[in-house]
Amino acid sequence: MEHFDVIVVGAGFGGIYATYRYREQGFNVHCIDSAADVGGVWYHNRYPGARCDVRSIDYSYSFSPELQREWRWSERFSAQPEILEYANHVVDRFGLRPLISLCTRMDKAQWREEAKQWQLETNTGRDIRCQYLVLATGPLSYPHTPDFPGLESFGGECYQTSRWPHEPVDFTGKRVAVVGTGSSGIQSIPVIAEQCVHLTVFQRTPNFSLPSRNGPLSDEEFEPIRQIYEEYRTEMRNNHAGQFMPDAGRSKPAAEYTPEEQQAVLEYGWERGGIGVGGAFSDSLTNQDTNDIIAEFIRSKIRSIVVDPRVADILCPTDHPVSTKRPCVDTGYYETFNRDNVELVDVRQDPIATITPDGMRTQNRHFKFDIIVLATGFDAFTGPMKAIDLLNGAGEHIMDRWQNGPRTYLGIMTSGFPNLFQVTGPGSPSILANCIIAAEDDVDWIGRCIAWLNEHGYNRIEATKQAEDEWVAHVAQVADYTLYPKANSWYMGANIPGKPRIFLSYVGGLQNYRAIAVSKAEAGYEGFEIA
Ligand code: N01
Repeated sequence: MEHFDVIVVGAGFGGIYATYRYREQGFNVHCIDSAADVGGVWYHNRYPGARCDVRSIDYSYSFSPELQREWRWSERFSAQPEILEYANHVVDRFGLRPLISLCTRMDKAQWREEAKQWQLETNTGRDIRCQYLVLATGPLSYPHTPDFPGLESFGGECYQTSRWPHEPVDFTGKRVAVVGTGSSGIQSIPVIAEQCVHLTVFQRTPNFSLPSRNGPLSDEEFEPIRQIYEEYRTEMRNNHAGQFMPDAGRSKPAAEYTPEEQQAVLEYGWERGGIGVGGAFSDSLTNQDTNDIIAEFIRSKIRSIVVDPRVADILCPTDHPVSTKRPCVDTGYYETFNRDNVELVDVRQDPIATITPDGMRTQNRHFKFDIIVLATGFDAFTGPMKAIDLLNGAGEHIMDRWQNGPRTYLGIMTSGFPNLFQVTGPGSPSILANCIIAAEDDVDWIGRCIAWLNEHGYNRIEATKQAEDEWVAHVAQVADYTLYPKANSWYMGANIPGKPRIFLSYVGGLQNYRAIAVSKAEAGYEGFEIA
């Protein structure tokens, strides 16, 4: 039997920092991950074109001034290999590798009330006990594979973007299908199109996608930030998205601009690149009329890029407001549909009926493929919980508590599950913000909480049912103030058949969330039962 103060599950960006931070605090900490190496989503999501859609100088750790001054990103939006290299660099630079057990999956965890500890079972047969269990399993880590009839009968190669093989996939001379047009599809489609003989894209819902304007990160751009990186980080932390937003606080409701000024604001955002256009006005996500202006602007851009008006029409989103599904950031996505070797199929008009040994049959047609790529997304937040036998002291599974949707207090703890913390859990800003900064905040909060418990001679903490109920209601109330609930998005759990429809993240902003979480801690962990 092995005993630790803290077990961290997941060696992605949240888990790596948690392992570092809790070791620095003097805890006996260990991290486990089922993958063969560190990096979390960036280990698994190695599909062609994978890169971050938040600028790399923002999407990187802020906890170490030395680290952020030493590391030099090569591009504005770095590609997956460089991000994975960075994760490995951090692990080695801070000597964390001995604290991480790879290829180790937590199959079961149960709270033992009499011992006040968690008991873990792993696929490797280890019997691990820990006082505090920290889940850094990631909001977007559990793949969603649609239940297409005949999928297992396909005789060609079939890949999922979220579980991409480590060996190169050769598309040369191949007829390829990509199913799904979320961020993963939109990033991979232009790259695959350049390599294969023919690509068919199966689109169910068109997405708003914005050009990244990616390119090499020049010294002129980076050096001034490197000089003041700490002040830059402070500014980043103090806005709702946890990233540098030069226009934050300066934008106004759309109605306060003339139509010409509105178009100029949107053109500026489009040319600058990244997700800025989606939030160009201060009421972009709360006022349908404002959102309609942005939506029409993006549709006009799609129509100006895509030569075939019929194809442009299929690519134009009309069924959800801008940014209520995660906006995509692309490199040449719409231009790809001008290629002779690319075809777009609208599966709302012609649904996928079955996968066949040599391809795919829709209601109206039969396609022959050598390779099928499923870019069909994730079971966000709850997927990893379903995969673990996560039981409280009474033997109740956490998913039984979450039958009507995930329930947390501050996104960090669930009542009935003592000493179990989540990093970027449901009900936290996580996926609506810069996830690395959000994870650092959560890890710090949890670290301070455990230190406080130790200092005061406590060994058990649990969210109260009342505090949890109030937080769940608050998260829903803030979301209802926005346009987000109008979309059938993974934010709403709508991409998974049968998943309860509730908004999964905290829309109130990273800086507000941090202020609330810290105030509860400073008030002696208000909303928690301490023993
Ligand atoms: O997944 P998605 P993703 N038949 O759920 C379609 C982050 N991320 O992996 O919209 C046909 O967005 C589905 O259709 P619909 C980012 O937060 C970040 O692309 O449900 N189609 C949709 O088009 C992102 O939001 C980066 O109607 C089916 C697609 O599959 C999140 O991860 C890169 C279907 C899934 O899109 C998820 O993105 C990549 C079916 N049965 C991802 N089932 C960065 O840049 C699903 N679809 C950092």
